[in-house]
Amino acid sequence: MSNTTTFRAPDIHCGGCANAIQRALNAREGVESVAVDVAGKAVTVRYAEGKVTPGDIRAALGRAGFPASDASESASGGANCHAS
Ligand SMILES: [Cu+2]
Repeated sequence: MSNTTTFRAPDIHCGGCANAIQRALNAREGVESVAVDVAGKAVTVRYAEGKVTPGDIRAALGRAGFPASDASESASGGANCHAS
């Protein structure tokens, strides 16, 4: 069964950031699809319930350089771009 969670990641600035997030999350087992909204600074992830949790996904985002919260929270993070 699949679940979908949207995370807010204020450090998303451009398509390069989106690509970095796609790479980081698609590498995780259980992640089925990743949609990055650059303008909205949001990441919507569909994942297999039982294989990965929203906390795992949030941790993966943080390791990729994009501290995130789920949509009901606010996140703070440094303003740095990862488009290199
Ligand atoms: Cu960027």
